[in-house]
Amino acid sequence: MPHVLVTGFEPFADHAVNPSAVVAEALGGTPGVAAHVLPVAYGGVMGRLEPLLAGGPRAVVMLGVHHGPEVRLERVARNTIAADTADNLGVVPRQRRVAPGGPSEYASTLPLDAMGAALAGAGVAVSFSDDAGGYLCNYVFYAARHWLEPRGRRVPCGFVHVPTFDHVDEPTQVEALRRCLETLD
Ligand code: PCA
Repeated sequence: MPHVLVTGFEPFADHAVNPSAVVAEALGGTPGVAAHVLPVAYGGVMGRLEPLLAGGPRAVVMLGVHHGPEVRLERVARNTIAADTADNLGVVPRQRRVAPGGPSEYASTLPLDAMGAALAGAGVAVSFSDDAGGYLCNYVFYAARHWLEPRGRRVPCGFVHVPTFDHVDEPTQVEALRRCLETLD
C-alpha cells in the first residue's frame, strides 16, 4: 500500500524548535508513514515538496506550528500571501498570490471531522479554522492542493496546525497525531 506523507517545517522566527518537525519525524517511525521537514522558504519549498507529491502518497498531512494552545484543523487553503514576515532566506514575496490565475481557494480533502474526534479522544483541544494564515503554512497547503488537483490525484490532502510544546507536550502531540493518521486507514 502507498505511504502517507507527513511534513513539518524547520525552525523559523522565534521558534528555535518547530514542533511540527519533531512530531512529523516521530510519526515517520510508524510503518507506512514517510516524514519530511520542509524549508520555511517560498523559493525552495515546492522544489522539496513536489517530488514527494509525485512519489504517489495515498494521503498528505502537512503540519506547521501556530501560536494557539490547540491543534487546529485547517479547512481552507487560500491563494494569498498575506504575511509581511520574511521567510528564512529573508524574502517577503512581492507577488501576493500563491499561484497567479489559480482558484481563490481549495478545501482540505482530509477527513477533518474524524480527525477532530481522534484528536479529542487523545485528550487534546481541537479547533477548526478557515484561515491557515498568510505565511508558509497556507502557501504549501494551497500549492500542494494546486499541484494534486489538476493531475487528478484525488488523495486526501490538507494542513494541521499544532501548538508549541509549552501548550501540549511532545508525547501527547505525537500520540494525538498518530491517532489522527489512523483515520486515513
Ligand atoms: N508555521 C508557519 C510557517 C512554518 C510553521 O511551522 C505558518 O503558520 O505559516
